[in-house]
Amino acid sequence: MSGYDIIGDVHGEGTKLVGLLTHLGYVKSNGVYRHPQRRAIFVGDLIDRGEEQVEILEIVRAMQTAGTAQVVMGNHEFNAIAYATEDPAHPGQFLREHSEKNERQHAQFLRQVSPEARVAWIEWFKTWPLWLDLDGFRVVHACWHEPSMRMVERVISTVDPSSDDFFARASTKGGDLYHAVEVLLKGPELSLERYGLPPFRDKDEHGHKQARIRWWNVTGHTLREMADIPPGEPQENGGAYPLVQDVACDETELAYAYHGSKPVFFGHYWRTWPAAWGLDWTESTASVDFSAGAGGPLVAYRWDGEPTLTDENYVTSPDDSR
Ligand SMILES: [Mn+2]
Repeated sequence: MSGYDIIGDVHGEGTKLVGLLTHLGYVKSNGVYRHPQRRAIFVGDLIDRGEEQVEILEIVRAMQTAGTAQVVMGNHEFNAIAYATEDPAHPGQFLREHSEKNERQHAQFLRQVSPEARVAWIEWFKTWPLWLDLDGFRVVHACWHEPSMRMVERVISTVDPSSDDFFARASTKGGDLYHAVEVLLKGPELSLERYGLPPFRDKDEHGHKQARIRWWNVTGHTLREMADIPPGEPQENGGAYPLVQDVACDETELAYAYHGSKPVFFGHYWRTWPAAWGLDWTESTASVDFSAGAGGPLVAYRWDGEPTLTDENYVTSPDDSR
């Protein structure tokens, strides 16, 4: 194998996945997409939102079994596991509450996958690694953060990471493992309230008192630079969100910055195509999530061993980039 294609959050968009794999030169033979020289890596969030979730899971599982792809866990798979898993300490309750909001976010998966089939997919999700540290590059769903990884490693030295006990511990709010997994799969956040700012509303109209931190921005230090709130996202008052430019972020919020020597690929942070320097990629970090689940293209980064990343290696199918 001479190269890797790191593929962004698919979110149920099977047609886009087949289009991208085909464009990248993968050909289906004996039921498996293969490339003569390359392997695919999925950054997680295969499920939720789109209409072709089973097709995607079948494609990726066949590739993983055949050794033509690897996949790391996304927050949506983690949530699916927690939604389906009874709390060992509280039988009858689930690790992720079956609330109206959680059910709505998960509705497409629940509708498309039968309860019987779900059991097997969930068991598979439980085996996915939380990150991959490979020869020359790294992959994680949301944030590469070594202290959180060390915490996970301490726990999995005694607890099987695919066991219900592991997911129960990772779902216990306030617990050490909970925070570590949140950082890796959802990214670190800062409190807007602490800066005297109101909640912002996301694309699904959910209000947020916390904003995601742009941990890949190693030079930024102000709220405007570090808080990942889409500029001009319409807010309740009808205007853009009032991010103050010159307020310095707290040191603890800046401490998530990535200073590692290997490039990191990640998803999770909804980006708008085409990729923008500094916001979506730097020389050592690249997001591959360009909102395939919300009308954007499915994107891969075609990596051939370069230690310094470039936006020239972002690839999307021509059918998908209109
Ligand atoms: Mn995600």
